[in-house]
Amino acid sequence: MVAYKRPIGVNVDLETGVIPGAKKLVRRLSDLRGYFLDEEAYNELLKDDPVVYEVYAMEQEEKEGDLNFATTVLYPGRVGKEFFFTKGHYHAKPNRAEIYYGIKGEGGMLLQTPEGEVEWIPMKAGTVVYVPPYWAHRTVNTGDEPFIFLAIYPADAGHDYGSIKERGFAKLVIEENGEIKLIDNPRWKD
Ligand code: M6P
Ligand code: ZN
Repeated sequence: MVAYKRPIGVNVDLETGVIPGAKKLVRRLSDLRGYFLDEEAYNELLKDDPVVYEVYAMEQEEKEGDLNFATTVLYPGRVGKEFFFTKGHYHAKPNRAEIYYGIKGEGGMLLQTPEGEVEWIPMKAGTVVYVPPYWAHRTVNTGDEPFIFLAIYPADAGHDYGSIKERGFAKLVIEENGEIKLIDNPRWKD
């Protein structure tokens, strides 16, 4: 006999990104030590230790076939020239895919294969991004208001932060002379 779970219907607050009843996770700048290139700018900003992003997650048991969903509220800001971003991860089960849907604000997603091939997909309200199996993914807020999006991912995908934490993505998303630019990450090596 199948033990049926109950269906869920919730309204995401499209202004704040809050999902009623979801588990809230807060990531402050201090949780992102070592992630940004400009250490001096990082240490300066650390005095205020701002919230970089919040996640509202509705997660199921880590079982094959089930789905999780979560909103992320990624605040505007920069560390030096680098825009605020989420940690970014591969999936612990690397062949698991994911869908993102833009709700508010402006930003984009950096994706990368284990070989270091990078893609940048700009996002705004209404943008759907398909994250294929095996691609690491990180979102970046390139605007001046909170960037809010929904993510839907297999319940058994899991998060693998290891290699991204160590050397980041091959590209950095920065602001220079008022422009959004992708530049090579000097800390990234094959
Ligand atoms: C999205 C999903 C979550 C993820 C969150 C924050 O909501 O992909 O699985 O946890 O973004 O990203 P990260 O875990 O890389 O900090
Ligand atoms: Zn993911």
